[in-house]
Amino acid sequence: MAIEDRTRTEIEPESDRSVPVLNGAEALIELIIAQGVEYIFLNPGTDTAPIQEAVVSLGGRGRPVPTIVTCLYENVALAGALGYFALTRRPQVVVCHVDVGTQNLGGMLHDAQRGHGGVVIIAGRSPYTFEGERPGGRSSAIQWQQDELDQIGIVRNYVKWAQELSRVEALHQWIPRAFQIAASEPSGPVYMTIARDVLMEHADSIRVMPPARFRKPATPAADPEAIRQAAQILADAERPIAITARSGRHPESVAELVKLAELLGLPIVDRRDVVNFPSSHPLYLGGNPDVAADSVYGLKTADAVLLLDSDVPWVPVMSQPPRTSPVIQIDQDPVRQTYPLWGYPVDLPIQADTAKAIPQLRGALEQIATPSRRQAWSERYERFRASATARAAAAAAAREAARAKRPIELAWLASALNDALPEDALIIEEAVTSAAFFQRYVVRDRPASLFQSGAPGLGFALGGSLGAKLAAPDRTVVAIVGDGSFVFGSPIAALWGAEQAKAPFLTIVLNNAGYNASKQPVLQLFPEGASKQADAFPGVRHPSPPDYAMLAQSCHAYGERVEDPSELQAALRRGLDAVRGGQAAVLDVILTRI
Ligand SMILES: Cc1ncc(C[n+]2csc(CCOP(=O)(O)OP(=O)(O)O)c2C)c(N)n1
Ligand SMILES: [Mg+2]
Repeated sequence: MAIEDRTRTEIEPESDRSVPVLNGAEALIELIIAQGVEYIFLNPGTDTAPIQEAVVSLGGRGRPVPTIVTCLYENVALAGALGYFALTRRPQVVVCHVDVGTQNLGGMLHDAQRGHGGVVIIAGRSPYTFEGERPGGRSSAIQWQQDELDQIGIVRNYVKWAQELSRVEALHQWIPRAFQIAASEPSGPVYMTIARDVLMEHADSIRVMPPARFRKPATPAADPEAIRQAAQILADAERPIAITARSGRHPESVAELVKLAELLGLPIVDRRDVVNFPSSHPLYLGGNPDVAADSVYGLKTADAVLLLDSDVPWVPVMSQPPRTSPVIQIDQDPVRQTYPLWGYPVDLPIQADTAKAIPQLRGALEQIATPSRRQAWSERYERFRASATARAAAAAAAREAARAKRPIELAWLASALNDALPEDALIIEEAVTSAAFFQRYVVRDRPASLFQSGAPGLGFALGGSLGAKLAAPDRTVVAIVGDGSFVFGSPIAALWGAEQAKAPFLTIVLNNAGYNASKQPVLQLFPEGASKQADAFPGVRHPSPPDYAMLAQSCHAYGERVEDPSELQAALRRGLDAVRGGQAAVLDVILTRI
């Protein structure tokens, strides 16, 4: 039963516990254990030493302690926690070194914010004392240099909440609050600093308040009157369309969205931060709102638009609905409070949890489903079914045509993946300019069988896969990643870390020898410019890329370069076998160079 579903009487009243500890660091560990934390993704430094000691000391005394995941670069630590959260919705802990470790969290902090990843980050902070007043005071020159006027200021833009943990006496309040805020929807990162002399401060015991009394709040269902209006708008629309990015973060909402779509004959544009809708379904349009079943349906021609947890539903200069078409939005945060500009005209914004509001909307439609409306809805659905058959045939033809092409083509790679991946496979996608293709052609029908960072900071897939594997040890985890994104993901730290954490995953590198995504804007802005004329794209092409297979091997992973299309299936088998055997694997798939 979901926590939110419990009635008050089912909630066991618990009382506070007093847990013996030696110091502030042990108090911190006891408090995060009480929150159900399983992993600390750690990159340590001068000021985290008491935390490291506390884990060993408490563990030696028979206390449960989190498992430490050693991360050789901080962005892997944060991506790991985000990958874990994506599957479990349970924030884990990242511990990093003072200001510099915080800065190395880098783009993953942006992804945590924009991708709504719940995580609790704890950074060291220079000790307050330096003349021997307290244990743990400054003992190194760098502790003056590492002390900044506003360490929290580094992350302030990106976090939901931040706190300097300056007193052991308040830890029992701050820590549950940090987890509650990180997990409450819209979820996101929280950040805390703690000085070494606070971690070392003597304590006899710590008060642990029942976590059940600090759980994340139940999310709201939609206002019934607003839902009734939304149903009215959709019931009479001839060309409605829905756009979602993250409604499937609650996996149960996928089946509900299918029921709604099938009732109404409602095509679904799926931006695929997670699986929101089964990719084999006839009403699935992939991520592009204008690749509809035929020229009749699409965003440009829509006469009603339903937005479901969609941060950026369309890009106006590319495509937008007619100005006269009503837009309905169901979202946890309809006004997008943290976006300086948002600007999407919405006629009916409804603040609600889509997992609850989608069934409500279907219920409201059922109530006004006259026979003639039902007929119109099912005719529309039939039209999509017919065109889906044609699309499937076209995809099969494309796959056959690509089978023997060298360099390897994405259609063949997608097809080989569909054949090779086991039922339970979980894909972490960071395919950049190939993402739309994969969203369309790699079959992902099961809820929670694919996710991406949900934000443009690159470097998520490898650490994210490590964290996902820890969350789902029995599943086959596969990162599909651009060659640029592979490097942004700190592959040495991620692959070596995967071995240490016994969290092996398969990485497919889409190696087009560079940054296609950074070439396209040059061509877009200067279609006949000097770069195009000279075929020169500085900063974009990697004329002699590193040997990624060899890099993998150096991290004790399986590594193979795949150039021959006829070898692809066997290579995938070898990669998957390695992963099954407990070893991370990298297949460097050589595509057409950009
Ligand atoms: C941390 C970070 N740095 C830079 C960028 C800008 N950027 C966006 S896409 C891209 C290239 C990605 O290359 P690759 O993963 O190989 O995918 P491709 O574009 O070739 O499909 C870059 C550099 C970014 N989004 N994030
Ligand atoms: Mg590339």
